[in-house]
Order: sequence, then structure tokens, then C-alpha cells
Amino acid sequence: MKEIKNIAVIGLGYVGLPLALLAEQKGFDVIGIDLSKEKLDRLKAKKPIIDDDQANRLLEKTNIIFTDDFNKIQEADAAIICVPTPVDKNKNPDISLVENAAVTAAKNLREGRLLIIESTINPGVCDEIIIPAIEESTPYVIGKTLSLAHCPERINPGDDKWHVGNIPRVVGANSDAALDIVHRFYSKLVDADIKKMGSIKEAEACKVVENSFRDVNIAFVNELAMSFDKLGINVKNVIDGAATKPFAFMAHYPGIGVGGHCIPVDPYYLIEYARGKGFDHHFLTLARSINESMPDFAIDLLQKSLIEKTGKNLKGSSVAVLGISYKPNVVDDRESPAYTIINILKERGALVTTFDPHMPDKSSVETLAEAIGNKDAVILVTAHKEFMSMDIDSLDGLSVFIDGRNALNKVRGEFVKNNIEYIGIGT
Ligand code: SAJ
Repeated sequence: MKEIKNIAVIGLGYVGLPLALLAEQKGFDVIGIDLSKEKLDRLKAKKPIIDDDQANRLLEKTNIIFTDDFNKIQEADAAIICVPTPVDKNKNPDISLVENAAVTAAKNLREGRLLIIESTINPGVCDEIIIPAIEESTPYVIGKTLSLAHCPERINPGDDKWHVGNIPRVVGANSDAALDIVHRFYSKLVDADIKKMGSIKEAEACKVVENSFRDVNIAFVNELAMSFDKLGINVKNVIDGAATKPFAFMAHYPGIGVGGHCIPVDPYYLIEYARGKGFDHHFLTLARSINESMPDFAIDLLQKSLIEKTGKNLKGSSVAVLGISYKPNVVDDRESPAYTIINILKERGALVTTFDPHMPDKSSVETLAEAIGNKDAVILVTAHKEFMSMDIDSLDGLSVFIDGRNALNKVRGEFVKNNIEYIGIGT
């Protein structure tokens, strides 16, 4: 088995592109492969395709070959799979993109080379899906004539501090020899610890455990928010108080919903796999249902307040939804709770206006002023920086403001002064 000097990165999105650009910067020969002609044309023209400043700076001076030609993988010592692993509408994991990319890459890798999967996959996917698929479709025997490793991606969109070049990683492989080579590769690539796991399955489990941990902690504070709403306790203040404990507490904050490509998705990978092996993750499933109930909780608060304040039902009321993206200051609407909120409002007969300064194509108006002017209510879904300096005095005529991220909690007095009912999530 050869040391890794030349890599082919398959899937040039928010995971694959930064990885490819960093590898080039670290002296590796890199081929970037994607199926999207539009994406490849933009990359060849050195135009940004992801919201990642560091990657876009490297893109401007890259010499990476961007192509849809999988045959070029024959030149690579290792092929690295960075394609999406979404869930379908029934929340069932969809591994098909990873499986197809892995098989196609294996067909083009020379004997003795390495296939590395970075895409998030649940425990068992490599052993029970990828390896059988490769061995059925190629002459290779994994562990003998081709090696397989898994190094789960840990990209955190919108984070200026943690990026692909400094986030510690875990890696598992089908043999000690392959593990050593992949460990050396990532150790050269990343200025952080690379932890060797006991198996590919342990590496697969790390990612879904990391993100399930986050999901259950968010569900914990979301349940507290619903409870404290009845108890008349400001949950945000209590969490901030508890967070003064320097050990054994990690602050998470309640909100109007949990979106993104990781947190609302990854727990289902573990839930479904374990279910197939005879174990029901009641706790993970409950946490998911609590987090998925937050849009309804917020709209019930809106309905109750509108009736109390104006005698009006949601039906026929004008409501502005601020924020489509799933997290602040990023351009990414995957699994965003905004869509759930918009659908519920429309089902209840409200007249909905949407505005996200980062996603004009998903907005129904062009400015914040247009969005919030002459409305009965506003729901803040995403705490974009543009909303934080909102002129509350301009909200004339507004009856209710639902702060879905408790982002304007500190200036709630301004709303009261303007005779606007300010309602947070548990605050
Ligand atoms: N959210 C809450 N309360 C919280 C934290 C998040 O309601 O206390 C909501 C956010 O509004 C958002 C969703 O959850 O809708 C996800 O937020 P996130 O901050 O977890 O953002 P992600 O989805 O980009 O998560 C990534 C993950 N990174 C990887 O999977 C490699 C996750 O593991 C990180 O913990 C997270 O970034 C992070 O720490 O920012």
C-alpha cells in the first residue's frame, strides 16, 4: 500500500471543496470530482460555490483539476468521498449517494489503493453496505486488494474559529496498515490530533453520537422552555446561570426549531440502524419529537397572544417570517424550521411574508422594512446579524413579536414601550 500523495475528492460541497483546497495547500496533488456541470464551471472560473471565506480565498489561486471524469481517479493513491447523506421525507437515511460514489471510485482506483469516506454514515454502513457493494461490483477484496477507511467530516458552517485545517478528527480503517497510512495523511493535512479508532464502525459511531449528543441537549432546553413558559421563569437566564458552573454543564439554548444538514438528521441514522438490530432508542426518538414540535409550540404562542391582544385569529392575519436559513449568517436552508413554520401558518390561514437577507431568492420581499411593515405579527426564526439592529420603533401597528431565538431578549423593553407583545421561547 502506497503513502498518500495524490488524492481524488469526490463531492465538492461544503465538506469536499475545503478539504481539496487544503490538501493542495499542504502539497498533495488533488483532483476534484463532482457531477454538477454548473458547480464545475463555477469552480473552473474560480467563482465561490460555498459560504466559506477561507476556502474561497484558496479557490482564487488553486490549480486543482475540477472534473466529472471518474476515470481520473486512476491517478490517485486515495479517493475521498464527500457526498451528501440526507434523510428522505420519512426521516429514513439515504445512503445511495455514498454507495454509488464509493462503488464508482473503487472501479477506478488502482489495486492496493485507498477509499476514504468522509460523509456522515451510521455504524454498519461500511461493513454491511459499502464493502459488499464494492466486492460485488469490482474484482477487489476489501482488506486485500483495496483498503477502506472512514474519517467523518466535522465541518461547522459559519464558524470562523474551527475549520477543516484545525478540527481534530477520528479515523477508522479495515486494517492496521491502512489505518497508519490514513492517520499519516490526515496528520499532515490537519493541525490537530487525529485519533485512531478501533474499527471503521467505531469511527462511524463517533459522528452520529456527537450530533445526537447535541440534539438531546437542545431537546432538554426546549422542554425546559415549554415548562418554564408555564412556570413564569426565564429559561435563558437560568441556562446562563447554570453555565457559570465551570464543569459538568454545557449550555444549549431553546429555539423555534432545529435545522441543518447534521443535527436533525444524524440521530435518525442511529435510530434506524439500532431498530434494525432490535434496539429502540426511545430517548433519541423523544428528543427528535420535542425538537420537531417547537414550530407548533411557537405558533400556538402566537395564536394565543394574537387573540388576547387583538381578538384576531391567525386566519387572515398578516405574519412576517424573518429568516429562512437554519442558522445565523449562513446561506443554508437544509431542514430549516422556517419551512415548517411557513407551512403551519399557511395551513392556519395566515397571510405570510418571508424575508432572509442571505437568501433573497427564498424571500417574498426585498427589504426588512417591507417584511415587517403593516403586519399583525412577526416571527424571528433565524438570528441573522441584520435583524439584531432592527429599529423596533419602526414596527408600528405590530401586535405580536415572536422571538424564535430569544435573540432580542435584552431589548424586550423596547417592544413593551411600543405596545408590542414580545414573546420569546421560554423567556
Ligand atoms: N440550535 C438550537 N439550540 C442550540 C444550538 C443549536 O436550537 O443550543 C439549533 C440551531 O438554531 C440550528 C440547529 O440547532 O437550527 C443546528 O445548529 P448547530 O449549531 O448545531 O449547527 P450545525 O447543524 O451546523 O452543526 C454543526 C455540527 N458540526 C458537524 O456535524 C461537523 C455540530 O456537530 C456542531 O456541534 C455544530 O455545528 C456547532 O457546534 O456549531
